[in-house]
Amino acid sequence: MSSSNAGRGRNVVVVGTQWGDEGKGKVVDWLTDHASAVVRFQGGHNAGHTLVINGKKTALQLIPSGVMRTGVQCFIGNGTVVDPTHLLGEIERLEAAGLDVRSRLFISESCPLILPFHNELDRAREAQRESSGAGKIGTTGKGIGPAYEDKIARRALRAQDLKHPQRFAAKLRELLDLHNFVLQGYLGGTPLAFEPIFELAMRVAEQIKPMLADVGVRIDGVNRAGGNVLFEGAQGTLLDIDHGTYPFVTSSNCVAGNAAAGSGVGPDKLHYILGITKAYTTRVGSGPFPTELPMDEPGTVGHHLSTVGQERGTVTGRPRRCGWLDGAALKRSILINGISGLCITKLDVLDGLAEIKMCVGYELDGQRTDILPLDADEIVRCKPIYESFPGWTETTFGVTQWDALPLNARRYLERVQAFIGAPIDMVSTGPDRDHTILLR
Ligand code: 2SA
Ligand code: MG
Repeated sequence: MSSSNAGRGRNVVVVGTQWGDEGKGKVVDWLTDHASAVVRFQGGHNAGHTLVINGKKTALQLIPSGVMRTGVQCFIGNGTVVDPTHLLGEIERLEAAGLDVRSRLFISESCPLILPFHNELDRAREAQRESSGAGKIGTTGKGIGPAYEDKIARRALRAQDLKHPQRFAAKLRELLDLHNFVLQGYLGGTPLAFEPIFELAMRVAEQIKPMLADVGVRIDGVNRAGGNVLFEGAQGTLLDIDHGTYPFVTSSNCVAGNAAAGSGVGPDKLHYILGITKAYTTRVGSGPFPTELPMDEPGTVGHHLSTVGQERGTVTGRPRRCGWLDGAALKRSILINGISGLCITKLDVLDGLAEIKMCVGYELDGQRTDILPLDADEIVRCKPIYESFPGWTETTFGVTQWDALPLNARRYLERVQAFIGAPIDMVSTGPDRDHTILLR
């Protein structure tokens, strides 16, 4: 029987439509009430998904946000890059909080591993970009880019190699030779020794091996048993390696299509694509950002968004750059992801602003364009064209009914929906599970 005949489970893909940090973790956790499994399909522990449950904050990096619900299976798909030492640390932190993790966490054997030299390379490259004047990407320093480079160059050590110490050692020796050559000769760094890396890998292998699995087959099994599966995107569409503001991007495909390739299921299993959109825009790291606002002055909109929105990187603690909602950038995201519906998050952060703006296009070299250009140099030259809306003074924090939102908030969201051409199906009005408006 072909897998396209399988099961009745209905699957949802959750992706960020901006530059990450749209609030995907909260929405995934909320949707998990109706899911049997949650899958990560790209990125690694560069992601920071913050969940607030009964007022208690948990930040997840590599483990799917479904872990907070007992009984839900968690899958780390082949499209994800796995730092095994980090993963064990994250598992131990959750276990210390009383969660059972190992019995329901399944890691694809095909995941490329992030090993200590990847972090070294990541940081040395950033330092080199800075000193050469090319400018830093502003990576999280977690070794993500170098690990994906090894994957694409077909020389990566994969999770399955942990089962074969001799094979692991041989591949590691060869890889380390290459990277030490680059680290020492080209990046001016210190070479790394084989033994400590090998010993560490073999130590963590004992704990990782029981969790290795054939993830595609298992997801198919969940669907065949009638269970729903959630695919949890990390980062955001504008950080996608192909479709983002290259080279100021992450090294994976963050778009919905990769939920299939990055987990080992067919695209016919992606039934509904939920785009998560923050009611304004943030970006952490370098790269063009047309609607960016200055944030330093108290009393300015930028300062309001940054402080009220508590916009700091979950992983690195870096302040996130803030600006107005960019409808023209969203148009591209909706196109690329095939968005079925949107969830607008952090609406409450706009409470109290006298005026609210949305970018509806740009002036680029004297011409008007209504969609984000593909070339980062062109994006730098884009001057946003705004539509302006009256704000509201009432609080929207924690509101659970559409009709209970202030009229001006509803008008703003209705205009956003009409402009970008995708329905708003959910609104999140606060970090807790219950702070949610469901529209259909
Ligand atoms: P990398 O480390 O190679 O993936 O960095 C490349 C670019 O991708 C951006 N990036 C992110 N942007 C937003 N959120 C991310 N996760 C953390 C968070 C980030 C943090 O949730 O706040 O704590 O700083 C994330 N991960 C990668 C990164 O900023 C670079 O622009
Ligand atoms: Mg984040």
